[in-house]
Amino acid sequence: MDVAAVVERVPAGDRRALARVLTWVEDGSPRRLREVVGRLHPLSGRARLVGITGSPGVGKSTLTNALVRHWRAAGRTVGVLAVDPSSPFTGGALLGDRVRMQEHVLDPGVFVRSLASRGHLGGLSVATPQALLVLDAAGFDVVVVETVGVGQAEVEVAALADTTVVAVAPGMGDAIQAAKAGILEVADVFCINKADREGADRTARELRDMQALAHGDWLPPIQRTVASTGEGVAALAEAVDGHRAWLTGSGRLAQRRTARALSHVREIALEALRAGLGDLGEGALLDALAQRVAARELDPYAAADQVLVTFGRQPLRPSDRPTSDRAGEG
Ligand SMILES: Nc1nc2c(ncn2[C@@H]2O[C@H](COP(=O)(O)OP(=O)(O)OP(=O)(O)O)[C@@H](O)[C@H]2O)c(=O)[nH]1
Ligand SMILES: [Mg+2]
Repeated sequence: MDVAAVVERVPAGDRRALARVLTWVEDGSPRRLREVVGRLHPLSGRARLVGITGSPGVGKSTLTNALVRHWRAAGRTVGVLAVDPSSPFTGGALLGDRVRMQEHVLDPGVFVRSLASRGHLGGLSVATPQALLVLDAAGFDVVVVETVGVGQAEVEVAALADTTVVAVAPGMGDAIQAAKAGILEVADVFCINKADREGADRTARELRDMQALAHGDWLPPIQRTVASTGEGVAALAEAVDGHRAWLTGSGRLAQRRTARALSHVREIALEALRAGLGDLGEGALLDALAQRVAARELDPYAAADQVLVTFGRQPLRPSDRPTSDRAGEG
């Protein structure tokens, strides 16, 4: 398989090549990933990355679909990545997404892809930034990543976007749920979807109360939508653009992208370290060390030192050790 030849066709808009490269990203073979990212990274950084997150069923996919329609009417091309954190259980939802996005399948300006984290060593944290990078390099004006906001991993994925829309729906204390999951804190724009339902005013009040949690000098606007009819979607898109303009004007876009690059590099490095330690875990050294630790012949920090030294790295500095250990050293 000539990776280079396939990757080369991605920026030219070859959809089959794009689909294939995204499958490679999902499979996560480190050698191939490295080549994909090495070739496409210089071409990325132009797309607007928009995250859409929120509780299951809040209407994220319907909202994405409506936003895609809006952006297409404005002449922008859109790539969509639907990240599915627990694919064995939500196969139905993915099928539903495909049906919802059906209206765009024949549009060469739209590309929709679901990304399952199943089987991937680093899970969402490694595959998603790479997939976003690929879609970005493919030349889409806007790249949307839809994630179910149910836990820390999803919050991190939401933080991959330039602008994150947190969607809630009236009733069921959805805003409070979102607050508990920590997803309100990543919101740049709030969307109260299903605003056709009773309780939208109350949800708006709850959100306003929680706006205090928002980061610093940007007050996330609260936008009501009925994604299924398209009501409020133009205003939501405007709010997304407004946030983007603020990011650029305030210099925050560069800051955000540097922070993202940092976590991306760290993820890759940690993944490599973990993979190395994984090899060690199969071997005799770790077993032998574990037996000695269990027998109280060695403390766990001293054992970890031996692991690190075996990998040609510095042993833990005394300051990394618990205070009780250090007291014993003096
Ligand atoms: N009444 C009403 N129903 C809506 C609205 N938006 C979406 N729905 C419906 O809500 C259901 C869930 O919508 P989805 O778009 O699949 O929600 P989701 O958040 O993507 O769901 P998951 O990806 O499974 O977490 C569907 O039956 C939609 O038709 C809305 O504004 N009002
Ligand atoms: Mg969905």
